[in-house]
Amino acid sequence: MIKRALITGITGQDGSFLAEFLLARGYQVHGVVRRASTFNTERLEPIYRDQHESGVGLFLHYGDVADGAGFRRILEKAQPGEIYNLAAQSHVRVSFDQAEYTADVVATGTLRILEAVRDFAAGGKAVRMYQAGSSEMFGAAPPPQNEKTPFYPRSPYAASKAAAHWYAVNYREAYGLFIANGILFNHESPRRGETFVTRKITRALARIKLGLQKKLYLGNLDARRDWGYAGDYVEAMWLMLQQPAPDDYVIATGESHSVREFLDVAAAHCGLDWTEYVETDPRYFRPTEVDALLGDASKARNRLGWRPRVTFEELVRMMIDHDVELARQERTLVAAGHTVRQGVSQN
Ligand code: NDP
Ligand code: GDR
Repeated sequence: MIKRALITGITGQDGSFLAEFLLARGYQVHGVVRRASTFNTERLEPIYRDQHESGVGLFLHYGDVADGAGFRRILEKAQPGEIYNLAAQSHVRVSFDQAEYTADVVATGTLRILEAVRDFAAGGKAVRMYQAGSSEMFGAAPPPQNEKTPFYPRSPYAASKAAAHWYAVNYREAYGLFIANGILFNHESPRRGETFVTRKITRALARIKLGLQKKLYLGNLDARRDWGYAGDYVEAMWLMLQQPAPDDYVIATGESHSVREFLDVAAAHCGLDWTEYVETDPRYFRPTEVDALLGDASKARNRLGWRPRVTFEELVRMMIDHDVELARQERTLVAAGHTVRQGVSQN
């Protein structure tokens, strides 16, 4: 029988990697896509095929985690055996500006999905669910952090993720549902959103190197993060749903670096001295910062057999190489007299 998976947040960084991972394992993949006034499916383009062709494995459904009834209907259509809830307003800084909205999508959105899954499972459907939790839930708890570390969230985003985590634990215990919480530390890739610090840095340094940009404005350079590669982390999500019993797992590399160290490695790979180009802009500071995250993923290593493959240096180089190629394309177009869309960002 064909395995079917449903992914919310399929258009995001992780959703696109997970969809590829599952398609490669023979799954039929269903994804929830928000209606937008412009295309928001760029990351899915390499795997998307017209639904009229034969042998199509990827199906997209309009939906939003703010719309529980619509999601319940998607479950009926897709009939998934595995559900991955990745949808989120996932930007920590933005969550301070849009606190209620973030709570509605990240916390209550998860509750809506759990309610729909509870109803779907009550009809006799065997279904397993993955909930995308975050190391941000640990917040101010001192490193290293593992599954036993108490949460101390430091943003509306983190508090909402902690609520979602406990909703998921409660639905597992109350209704006997198979729900696994992943507590994933930062993971990046060339597909990372352009306003997260890693991608912001690699994109800017690449453009500076090719003469397309002069300065890079950043916030707190002393924050430390445990940065891994997104392609490795989606495998951990899948592994959690293949276990005999549901549980919660920290996924991390066990290595921590400051933003400054990220700049060092990225700039060295570009042959630049970043101190000549980087300036501080207080708008990028957060009202409450998470200073140091360092994950202890020994439970995932022992129980899931999971370990990261891509090192920090390889990750940074991969992102720089990708963004240098994009900057080259941009420069070629500009030299030929074309206008290139840059995107507009406040963060
Ligand atoms: P992205 O921001 O790249 O993707 C978020 C996805 O959620 C996008 O597909 C987005 O759609 C979708 N989305 C946002 N709001 C809604 C909504 N109201 N209804 C339905 N879909 C919505 O995040 P990542 O891929 O990086 O992260 C995936 C998940 O993992 C998120 O929940 C994130 O909070 C969590 N996480 C991420 C970590 C990381 O380091 N990347 C670490 C720990 C947790 P659209 O494309 O239309 O905006
Ligand atoms: P984070 O990622 O908040 O850890 O959340 P982000 O890349 O936004 O910030 C990491 C650290 O860098 C500092 N920083 C800046 N950050 C941004 N975005 N822009 C800047 O200009 C800048 N300058 C310095 C930040 O202050 C912070 O300390 C990510 C998201 O993917 C979440 O959804 C996820 O849950 C966590 O990772 C784990």
